[in-house]
Amino acid sequence: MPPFLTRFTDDARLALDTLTDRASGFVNPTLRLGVTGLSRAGKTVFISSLVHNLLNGGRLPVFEAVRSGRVSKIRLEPQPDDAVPRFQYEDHIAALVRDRIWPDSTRAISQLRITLDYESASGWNRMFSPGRLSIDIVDYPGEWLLDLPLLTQDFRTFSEKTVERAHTGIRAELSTDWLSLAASLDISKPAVEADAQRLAQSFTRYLQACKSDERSLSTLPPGRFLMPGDLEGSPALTFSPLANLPDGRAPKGSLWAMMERRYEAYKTHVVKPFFREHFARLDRQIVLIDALQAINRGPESLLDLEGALADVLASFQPGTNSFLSSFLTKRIDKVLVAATKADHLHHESHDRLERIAARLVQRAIDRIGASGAGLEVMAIASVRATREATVNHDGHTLPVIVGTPIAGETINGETFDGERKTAIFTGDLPQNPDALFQDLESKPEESLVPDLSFVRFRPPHIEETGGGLKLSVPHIRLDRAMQFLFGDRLA
Ligand SMILES: Nc1nc2c(ncn2[C@@H]2O[C@H](COP(=O)(O)OP(=O)(O)OP(=O)(O)O)[C@@H](O)[C@H]2O)c(=O)[nH]1
Ligand SMILES: [Mg+2]
Repeated sequence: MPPFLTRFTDDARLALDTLTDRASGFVNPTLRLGVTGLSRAGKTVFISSLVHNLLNGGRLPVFEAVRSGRVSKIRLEPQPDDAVPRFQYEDHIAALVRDRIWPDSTRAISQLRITLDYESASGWNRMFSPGRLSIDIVDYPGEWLLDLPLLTQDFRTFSEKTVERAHTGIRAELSTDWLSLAASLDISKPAVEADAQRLAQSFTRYLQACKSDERSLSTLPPGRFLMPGDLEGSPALTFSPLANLPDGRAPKGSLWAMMERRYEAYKTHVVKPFFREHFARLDRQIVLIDALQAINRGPESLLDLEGALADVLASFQPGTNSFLSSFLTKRIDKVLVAATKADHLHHESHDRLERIAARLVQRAIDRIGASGAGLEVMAIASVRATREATVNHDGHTLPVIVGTPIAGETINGETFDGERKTAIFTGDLPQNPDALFQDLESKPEESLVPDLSFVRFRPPHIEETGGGLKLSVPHIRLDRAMQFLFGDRLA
């Protein structure tokens, strides 16, 4: 089928979808909330806590509709998309609240709908009928987000970019096996399946090494190589970027031609449907960023995170003449950039964390422009795993946080057992975020990056009421996030 025809049918289908959305919107207005974030950013925890706090009367003083008592009923409802699995809310909450363990990495897509009945604040609107708003939320593996930038790259560009990146910084060490294997194969000779498999495996190992906890690098497409979902072992995943490029077109049937075809198949059959079905129809978006993990790993990790975010956010830019923009029929009118896991810091440092998050997305926003969308940056914790305290140390009062480090976490050589609570002084984030970004160029002895220590905590112990009911999950500024993301739709 000629490409324009594919485009045409794709567009037509999407136009129809939006039309149905709109038509059904008369009966029951819906809001599709995009929870965007790279792997481990905190999407699953955010969705679980948001829903738990709404369903269980959480402390939400800044969420006006709930505070003022205008919301009469909140419930989960069957989701609109029958072909997508349901978000396992009950399992995630049981793990968090009862067992005090965090959810596993998400391996597949899922969806949840929560519906709020409310009374409008305006006497005029109240005359018609009570209001109802359904919020649809999708959860997916963060790795898959890294695929969106591929939609605008052909195989040659993808290869060039990936190989160039593989020569920089710590990646140069991690990529030697894969790059030398790629260089040893004659790309213009007829393709052999065994070579394709060896190459794909070696490339995958390189991506896994970059992703490991010690490295925490972010720019690692294609996403399904790290989280294949149900595609493990399929030809669409058995390819690799190539190190040596042919001058013109490579012969038919050659290794290059085979890799190129599989890369294109990956885009067509994996990436495009994912984008079309889940991203193209969003109304609002929260972008979760785990800046602390990147800061913890050093400037290379932080700059890599900045680059990955810039690439991903550029995919949401409407109005450019790309594949993506042809799908973005709805304009996202509000974007919240949220630095997550703020409970790892004393609240005195939250402003600084916000500034770092703002700095992380600045380049992306300069490049794409905010396109009229309302944008806000805040530091939040979907689940607050710590409490604040102060300790006296050498005559100084230090602000500390108190929590239960996960079993196996260490501080200064001390290893925790997952039961014992401890007070931690994390150190101060720098006043000026640039310090964290400039450090790559400066010499180690001039480092402006303060000594910080972060550990991962277990989810908190949740108090019970006199009647034996668990209270809602504690959080930091989740209510402010709700107010920004959908408060106006309950006005
Ligand atoms: N202390 C604290 N830790 C958090 C919070 N949110 C997430 N975490 C930690 O971050 C980890 C990842 O959170 P998830 O919600 O699973 O992340 P995700 O974005 O769904 O990750 P993928 O499914 O891999 O894409 C959790 O296992 C927790 O250790 C938070 O609000 N506070
Ligand atoms: Mg998840």
